[in-house]
Amino acid sequence: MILPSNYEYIVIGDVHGCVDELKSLLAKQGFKTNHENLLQITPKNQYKSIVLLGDFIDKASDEKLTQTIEFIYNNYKHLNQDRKRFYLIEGNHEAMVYRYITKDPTLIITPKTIRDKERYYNTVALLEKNSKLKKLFLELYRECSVWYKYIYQEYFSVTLTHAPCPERYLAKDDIVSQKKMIKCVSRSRNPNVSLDELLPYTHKEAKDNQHYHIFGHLSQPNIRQYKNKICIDTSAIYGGYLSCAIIKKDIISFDSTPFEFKQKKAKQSYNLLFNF
Ligand SMILES: [Mn+2]
Repeated sequence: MILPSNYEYIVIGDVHGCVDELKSLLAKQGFKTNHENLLQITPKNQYKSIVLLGDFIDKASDEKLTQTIEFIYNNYKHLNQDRKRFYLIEGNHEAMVYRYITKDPTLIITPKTIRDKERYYNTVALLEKNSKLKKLFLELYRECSVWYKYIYQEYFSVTLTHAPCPERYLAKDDIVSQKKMIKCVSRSRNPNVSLDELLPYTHKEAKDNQHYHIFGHLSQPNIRQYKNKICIDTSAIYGGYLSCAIIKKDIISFDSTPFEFKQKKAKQSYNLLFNF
C-alpha cells in the first residue's frame, strides 16, 4: 500500500495501551484533542497524517486498553472523513487477539495457548466480557494493513511494518511475507541469544542508502538505527518512551514522550538491537 507523498507522516511505535502518552505525543506533533477526545484539524496540521505501527493493545490495564481502543476508533472515523489521514498497521498482538476472539480453528487450544492468553494477550479477556468494545476492535482490525510504503522520488522511500523482516519479504502480499512482516523470531523463546544474532538480517542487509525500513516490535531503551534500518519501539508500556518518526519530503526526524505513570508499567529486560 503506497502512501501519497504530498503529505507529512507521523509514524508512531508500539502503543500497548499507552493512550495518555499517545495523546501527548500527538499534541506535541500538532494534533490537540478536544473535550470529546477527538483530534482537532487545524491549518497547521492539515497536511499531516498519522500511522500507528501496530501493537496498540495488550500489556496495559483494562481501563487504559478500553480508552486506547475507543480513542483510536473514534479518531480513525473522525480523521478519515474528508481524506484518509489515519493509517493502521497490523502487529502480532492484534493478529493473535483477533485469532483468539474469533475462535480461529487453526489456533489449537492447549495449556500453553491458555497460559499465553493470560500472560501476553490480556486484551482477549477484556473483549470477551465487553461486546461493544470487541466490535470496535474487530472494525479496527479489518482496517489494518500489513505494510505501507512512502516514496519520494527515486532516491528516497520508507517502508513501514510492525516487525523487522528480511528484505525478500518486504512489501509483498503473499501469506508467508505477511506473516514475516507482522512477527519475527520470538525473543522470549530465545532468551540467551542477542537480538543481533537472532535477527542477523537487520544489520547484514542494512545499506547506506535512503530506502529506509522503519519498524517497531523490539522494545528498546531508545530509537535504534543502523544505516537504513530503524526501530522506533522505545518501550512506552515498560516505563520508557512512546516515540514517532516524522517523514516530510525526503527527511526523517524523531520525537518521543515519556511514560506518564497513569497506570502500572509492565516488566521486561532489554535486549539491545544494533549492539556492536
Ligand atoms: Mn510486536
